[in-house]
Amino acid sequence: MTQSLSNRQAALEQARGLLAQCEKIVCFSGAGLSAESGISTFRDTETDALWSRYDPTKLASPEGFAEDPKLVIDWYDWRRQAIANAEPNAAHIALAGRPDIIQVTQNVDDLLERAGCKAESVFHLHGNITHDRCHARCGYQQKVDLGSPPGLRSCPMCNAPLRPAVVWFGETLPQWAWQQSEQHCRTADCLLVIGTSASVYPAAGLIQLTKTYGGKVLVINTQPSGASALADMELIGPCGEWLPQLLS
Ligand code: BV8
Repeated sequence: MTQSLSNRQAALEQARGLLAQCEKIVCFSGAGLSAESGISTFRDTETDALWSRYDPTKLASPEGFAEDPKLVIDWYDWRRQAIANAEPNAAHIALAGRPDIIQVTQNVDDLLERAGCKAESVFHLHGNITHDRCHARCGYQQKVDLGSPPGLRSCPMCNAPLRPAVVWFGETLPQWAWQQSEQHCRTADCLLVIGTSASVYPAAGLIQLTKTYGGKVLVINTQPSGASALADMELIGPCGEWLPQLLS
């Protein structure tokens, strides 16, 4: 359900007014940010029948990898090819047009960087799909060609399996990205919460952190989410439509 034109305009003006009072703006994003690039989200019902019978939270886990390493790697390589064939959408481009905004993302794709965001202002809380790393954490990691991903293989240094350099359920978040994200969300005047169900922790806890330290929360989502209760303002609809108008 999208708002009628007049109250969309009023909502946009109100949201722009809120941002105008904010010095430091941080963007906390999830899979919905990349949805308009054709990248499946985690919890919307999958359009692609191939994977819709698998539970992503099972596939994105060490247990799932131990149980069927080839299935998990095939799933990631399917996602890698989708990302290679995707383009940054209007939301990524609007965010890249605002280098003052710090990007804290749960997404493992590189669409923010491909839209023009500087790597040093993008913090990937859940790692990235652009690299493989040693599952035994020997330190080996290697950039992969998303368009023709290498498939299941062993670490050339220690012979343990290689797996995408993402954070699986039950795995800890990368320390630097987490510490920097906490610091930025603690000091944010406004947290833009874009395209996330706010259902995965500790990442989703960053929204409450901003609130606790007196920051405002502006949510953009196509539907109510775990962030709605914490929102000072919520814009319902695709972020690819709202963000270009909001950030221009
Ligand atoms: C950890 C990477 C501990 C891989 C992912 C409390 C505290 C700490 C941990 C926990 C806790 N409670 C439970 C836990 C455990 C667990 C957890 O949170 N489980 C959940 C299911 C309850 N957390 C963990 O395991 C984390 N690790 O805590 O370690 C620890 C401590 C010490 C020692 C050892 C361990 C690790 C979590 C990371 C998991 N990895 N992904 C990969 O991507 O393959 S999470 C996965 O979910 C993705 O990263 C995804 O981004 C993330 C969140 O989902 P969303 O991004 O929000 O996507 P979703 O589909 O859910 O929603 C999309 C939204 O977009 C929707 O709302 C939709 O309406 C909206 N939308 C759609 N289209 C649009 C749109 N909005 C706007 N415009 C559109 N066009």
